[in-house]
Amino acid sequence: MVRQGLQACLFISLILSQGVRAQDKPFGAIPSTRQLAWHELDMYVLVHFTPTTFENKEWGYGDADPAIFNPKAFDAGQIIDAVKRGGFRGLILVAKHHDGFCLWPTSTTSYNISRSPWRNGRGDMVREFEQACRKAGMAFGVYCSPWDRNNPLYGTTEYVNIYRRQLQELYTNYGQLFMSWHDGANGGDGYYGGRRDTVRVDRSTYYGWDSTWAITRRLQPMATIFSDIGPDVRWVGNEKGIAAETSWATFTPLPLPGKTTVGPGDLDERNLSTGERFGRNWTPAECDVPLRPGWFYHPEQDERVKTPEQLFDIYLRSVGRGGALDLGIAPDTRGLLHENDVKALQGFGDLLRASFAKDLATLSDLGPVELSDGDRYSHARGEVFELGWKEVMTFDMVRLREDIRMGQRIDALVVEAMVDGSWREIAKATSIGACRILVFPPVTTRRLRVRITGTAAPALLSEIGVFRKAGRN
Ligand code: FUL
Repeated sequence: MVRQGLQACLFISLILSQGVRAQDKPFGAIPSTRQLAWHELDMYVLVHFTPTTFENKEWGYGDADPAIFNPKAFDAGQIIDAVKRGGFRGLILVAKHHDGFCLWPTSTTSYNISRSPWRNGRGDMVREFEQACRKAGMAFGVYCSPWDRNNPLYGTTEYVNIYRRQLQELYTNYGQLFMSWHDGANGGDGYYGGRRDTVRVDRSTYYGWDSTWAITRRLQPMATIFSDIGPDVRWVGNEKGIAAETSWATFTPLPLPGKTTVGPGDLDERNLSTGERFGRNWTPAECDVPLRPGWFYHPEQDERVKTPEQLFDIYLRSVGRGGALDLGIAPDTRGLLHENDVKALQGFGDLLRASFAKDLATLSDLGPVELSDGDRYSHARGEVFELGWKEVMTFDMVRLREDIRMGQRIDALVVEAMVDGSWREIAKATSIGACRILVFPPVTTRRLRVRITGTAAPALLSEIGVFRKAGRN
């Protein structure tokens, strides 16, 4: 009897799961496994630290003497500890910036760390950062600038091979990378081995990006490739860390007028911030912004570090709009993060934790469990989702997520609260994707509902989170 019952249950659940599968087909462009892992990171940092730091410049010309790079108190652990307290889950190291100086003992150029007095010329800064990241449980990635203002061969085919070999070294010697970051600033004036020249390249074709990125795929299959155009993660089109209010993860890169090709630094930037509804590729936005005004450390900017409140606002307009926040941090000439930066990161992390620790939706006795189980991929199907509480709740933020494995399906939605016996609109939005945080003046209510008002396929919502920002009256 029991056995028959069990069999019947099994049969019914099989029909149900098959039914769900047949009914809910992925819609449009969908994320790859490596992109899903990237979405889950939400926030990471980008570290700029080369001889340029010691010159107090933003762009090294490529002529700095390697002897100036001597951060006597360098401690990757101090930097990563501060980053972790800020709530960041990954770190990208600028292993080579435009000045061409390699922070690892590369075989591709003598302009590298082995020529600096740091660790008596036997150091490997990429390794030190990588190991400190692994120890702290943080993801690690690299930025190797395609533009090289030191290399005499820049502009020739030989240089492209050198650049590819640099990537190969980085891809093979430092474990699994979560991202390979490729910059759009390419070509211009520089030292170029003493020629002090201007070298212009066709940014779309010179690097042979398809072949270069094939190396990334072969050696680091889980690394997302970032550039202005993607393919995995696109630039948001500004260095303020802010995505457009409606920012689709789907995107089709636009060539400049009169051109047919696109490449990093060579595209029409019009749709970078917004993405495109029904865009060809799943290429969500990375919102990059430095913690200070510049990407590199400058002592005169010590008092201009962004405050925790400013960072929180940026978080809402980047992560809260379906993108990721990539925050630039800059060690000083000691090789440490300045005390003001450490304080700002700690304050930001505290603010985030205090604001998002308590999800009031988990106290609701209405609504599907899939919406507040903390699983980004369990979902509920429907058009109207309601939460209810025995006691009144006061909140000012709602976080929504779609099950993005199934594509970005929802066009628009309205959030309503029951106030004085009727539903009152408190927020609305177009686009959800991986994460959408809606902010509004505090509302006190016992009932909340989310109404999907436009959808391109059955809506599969995976989260409704309800929060109150810490420190707000
Ligand atoms: C830009 C570069 O030119 C800046 O120096 C910095 O590295 C930033 C993150 O990307 O395009």
